[in-house]
Order: sequence, then structure tokens, then C-alpha cells
Amino acid sequence: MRRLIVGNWKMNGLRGAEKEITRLGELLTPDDRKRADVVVCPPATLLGCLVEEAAAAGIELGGQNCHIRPSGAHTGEVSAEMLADAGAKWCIVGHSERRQDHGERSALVRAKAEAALRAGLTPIICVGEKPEDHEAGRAEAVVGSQIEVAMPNIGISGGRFVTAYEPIWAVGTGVVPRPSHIEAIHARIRKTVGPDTPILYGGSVKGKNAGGILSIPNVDGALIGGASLKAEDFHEIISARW
Ligand code: 3PY
Repeated sequence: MRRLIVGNWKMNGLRGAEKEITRLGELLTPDDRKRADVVVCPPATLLGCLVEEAAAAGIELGGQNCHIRPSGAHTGEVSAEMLADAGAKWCIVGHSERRQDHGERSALVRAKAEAALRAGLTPIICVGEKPEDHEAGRAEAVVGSQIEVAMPNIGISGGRFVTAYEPIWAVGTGVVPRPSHIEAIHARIRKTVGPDTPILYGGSVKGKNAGGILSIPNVDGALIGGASLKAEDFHEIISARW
């Protein structure tokens, strides 16, 4: 089955980043393109700069967050319409760094996912347990209730959304959960989202572990942080054998 590999650049990248997109396009082989769809989510400031290079490289672009309203008096915010206008096709919502740094809860994440859908973007809805939930054996319950609340209304989504499981204790730490843990949580998400919604895994994915992670049942792709910043590192993940 085709995998969806999404790079989340977070708050990294200045003009000149076009060369990483062009380089990635050069590295992607026809076989890579057959086996995976590739999306890069740069900071919103870079979307307009990357749009031509991304189209030439056969890579789609996404935002990392959006406001729930299309426009208005919301200083410092970026709407899903603006992301779409700048060339995005996707939008990450509810990333653990938004939940932690900006107090975003699952009900707001759902409203953001629905705003993304209304603007024509496909939302990538992130869920994941905190270290203390993991240690207390509550991961399945916590993630289950996050996705139940954050899932967009079917009348708005028509089923078009993606989920990403990112255990907070694995984001940017170099720690990767046991395959049995990833399998159990993805099976729990699958129960709620149904058979057709892709479920990505995110958290310390690298070229060396990508093949193993992408072979776990119900892992339909990956959301990649730091390892997506350099074209060579990101390509190592995309070209991993699963
Ligand atoms: C990570 O792997 O660090 C991520 O947070 C990807 O979104």
C-alpha cells in the first residue's frame, strides 16, 4: 500500500529553502514516487517561496496550524484560506507542541480541522499521550478520547482527513516506542476513524528505523520532524523498505 510521508519543518527555514525541495525532487526515484506521497509543511512564511519548486518536484505543501475563522481581527494568526491561497493542500492541526505551548484542546483541534476542510485543505490531526499517561498505562484511553473529540464532522469532511499518532515522549527525544505499543495505539485509532483514514506515526522517525515502523499494521505513513529538514535525510526515510 502507498504510504504518506509528511515533513514538519516546525519553526525552521528561511528563504533559500527552495534548494532543499528541489534537491528532494532530484533524489526521489520513480519507485519512491510509486510507493509514497510526499508532503512538506514549512513555516507559513515560506509557502509562497516554495510553491514553484514543490510543483516541479512533485511534492505537495501544507501548513502547520490554522485559525478556526477564514479572516478577521485575529492578530498574528493565519487562516486555512490563507494557507490554501499560498499553495498549501494540507494542514497539520493539534500538534503536541501546539497543545503544550498554546493550550490547544481536542475540541479546538476539531474546529481547526473543520476550518481546514472548508478551505479545501486535508487536515492532519495529531494525537498523542504525555509521558505521565504512558507511564500510568493510560495511552490508549487518552489517545482514544482525543481522536473521538478531534475528528471532524463527517458532513464536513466526507471522510477526507488524516490522523497522526505522536506520543509526546517520543517527539524530538530520540526515543521510539516498542512496535507493539505503536500497533496497539494505531488499532485503537483505527476503531474510531474507520478503514479508509490514513494513520501516520510520528516521533523520532529516522532513516534507520523508518522501514520497521512503516511495516507495523495500521501504520500508513509517517510525520517527520527534524529529519525532514535536509533533503538527503528525508529521502532516506521515504526510500526505506517496508
Ligand atoms: C517529530 O517527529 O519531532 C515531530 O514532532 C513531527 O511532527
